[in-house]
Amino acid sequence: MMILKRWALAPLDRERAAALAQRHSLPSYLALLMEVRGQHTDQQVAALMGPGSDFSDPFLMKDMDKAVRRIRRAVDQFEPIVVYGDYDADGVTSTAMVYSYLQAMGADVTYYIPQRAGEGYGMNPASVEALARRGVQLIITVDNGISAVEEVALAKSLGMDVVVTDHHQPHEKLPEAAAVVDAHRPDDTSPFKDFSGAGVALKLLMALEEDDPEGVVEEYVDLAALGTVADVVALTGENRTLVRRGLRSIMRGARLGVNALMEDENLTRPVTANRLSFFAIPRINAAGRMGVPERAVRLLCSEDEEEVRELAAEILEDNERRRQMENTIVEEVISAVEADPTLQYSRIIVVAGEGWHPGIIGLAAGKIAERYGRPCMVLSIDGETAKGSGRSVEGFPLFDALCACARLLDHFGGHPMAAGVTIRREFIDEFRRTLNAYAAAHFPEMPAPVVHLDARLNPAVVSPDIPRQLQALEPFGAGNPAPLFGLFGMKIRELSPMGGGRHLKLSVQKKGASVVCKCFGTAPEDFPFSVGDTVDLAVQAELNEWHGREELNFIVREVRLSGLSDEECIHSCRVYEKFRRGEALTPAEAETLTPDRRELAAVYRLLRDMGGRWCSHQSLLGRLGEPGAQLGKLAVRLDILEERGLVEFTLRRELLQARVPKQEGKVDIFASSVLERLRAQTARNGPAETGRA
Ligand SMILES: [Mn+2]
Repeated sequence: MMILKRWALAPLDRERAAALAQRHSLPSYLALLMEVRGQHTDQQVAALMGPGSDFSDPFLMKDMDKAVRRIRRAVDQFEPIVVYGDYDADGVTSTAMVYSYLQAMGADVTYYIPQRAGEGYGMNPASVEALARRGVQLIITVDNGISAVEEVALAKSLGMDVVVTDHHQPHEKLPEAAAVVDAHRPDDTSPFKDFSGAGVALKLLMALEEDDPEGVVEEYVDLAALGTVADVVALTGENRTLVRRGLRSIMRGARLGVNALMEDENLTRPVTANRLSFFAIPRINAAGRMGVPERAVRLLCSEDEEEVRELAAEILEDNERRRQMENTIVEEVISAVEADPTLQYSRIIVVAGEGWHPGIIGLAAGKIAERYGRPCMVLSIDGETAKGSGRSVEGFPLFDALCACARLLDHFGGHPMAAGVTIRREFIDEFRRTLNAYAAAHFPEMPAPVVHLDARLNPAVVSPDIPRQLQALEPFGAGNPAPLFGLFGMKIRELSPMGGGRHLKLSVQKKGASVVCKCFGTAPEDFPFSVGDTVDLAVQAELNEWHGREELNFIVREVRLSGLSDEECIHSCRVYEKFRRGEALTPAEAETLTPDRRELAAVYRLLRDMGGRWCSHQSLLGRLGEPGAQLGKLAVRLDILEERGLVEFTLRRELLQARVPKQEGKVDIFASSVLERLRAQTARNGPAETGRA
């Protein structure tokens, strides 16, 4: 498979960056980054460099006053209260915050989290009726409720009041609740709109504690930060303040449950938003995916060390099971895709299977979309229906594509980058066709994933000052990604294993300047390039402590053959995919894929001389000395050699291995049916091409 990304380097105005540095006395790399990211007004600089803006007054949110009055009354009169949450990490942390706060107030409070499988997200009539039977008098929703118009009406008819707190977009009609707190209400004039559910929950607690909001922030900001990072809302404005404070609180280690979730992490190193995403958040989510979100709520609320140990051990097990199930689904999807060229070369990969855990298919779809560089939907069939989850590629609006398939779907929802569906089993094939037809109509050429580079690095002048200066921009995450740098034209000097062979260390060099980079999660034998290849690297710079000394680390995020013309190569790959799907090519397209005798002979000789070493398509181009050449045509060349029995290939991940059998007698390479089909399309409509055959 040839996965190709477009590398986009942000334009840099050096003079403006220098002027910015001078005006605000900023160190040079920091000023450069801020200039590149358009953060150059006095206000923006002050917001980034200052102590962090304060939280705005929670009562600026519409209905917050009503929410506070209703909740206070319930606490005072000891009315049974339920916090109605959600099973993902944002919903779980929101639930834990409001529940433990009310409990500390001495309220009669419990919480309810719907089951991911069976009930699904948000309120439902059955759960509302069950809560009424339990004698609940007040429901407080967190991270959900804004669209529960009917359920809120039902609750009211059963004698319960509802206070809605949510951060999702409202539909046309708001629920008729005692209070509806959601910054996206059209009549809400509060200054910040991008909170997660947990962010809104923190504002609610601040409002309830209006005499000492600082105390309640101090106590709950760690949980709010977890929910905020988990929900991938932009870490700007009040979210930036919230997460900065939350990270400090987590580093102090005040909450037993959070400490347990960060376990096997060295907490003396700075806890970053990124580390929350890698350690604590998948573990909280795993409990919800495995059907036991309460386990995570209990862990986050517990103050008993023994209980925390037990719950944390169970959650680590949930996460391990989640990881294994995810790997199994991913492997099964890959086998299905690679066994079927129409799937493998389709614009959108749609794969269905039985026995796949519906709580995991979204994670699997993300892995597949990343691997093939195109949108993917993974469906889990259960009896006559299937649940599906999809992930997209920047530039392809997945939700819009689903709208075009609405007649085939029982339910669907989502946004441009991720979406979910429910569908009858018998419609799955038609769904795959309709989705791909939508893509073909709107994207004759599918967008390729983009690598956004902030700046080019000169390997001769790299220094620990780079990450040290950029720490001012933390926390990194959604809306404020960790800076990504390009190291261009680097020759690979050495590839060596790290961490028992699971990771890779590579030394690269350019004009005598050497840089050592680390590539996590890639074993040396899976790396698509070899010693001697010249590559471009997209890296993040990190500072680590090593024997009491600060050490500069470059972490490899992307790699490509140096000098590759990515636009041209992506186009060439798309034409090749079109050819493999069996669609008609234009004569010009067929022409770009058609190799001549010299090109076929060159790749044949190269494969023979490589003696069965694993390599990638890009490294083959490099070795052919054709970095400007086209990947699609290279794939055709390999197909022809294979078809004519000149070379046999074994594939593994992005890599291929060639065996070149001894030839008895002469092989007529031009008798290839691949070549035949290409020639037919060149000749059919094109100018006189017959002379070439
Ligand atoms: Mn949420």
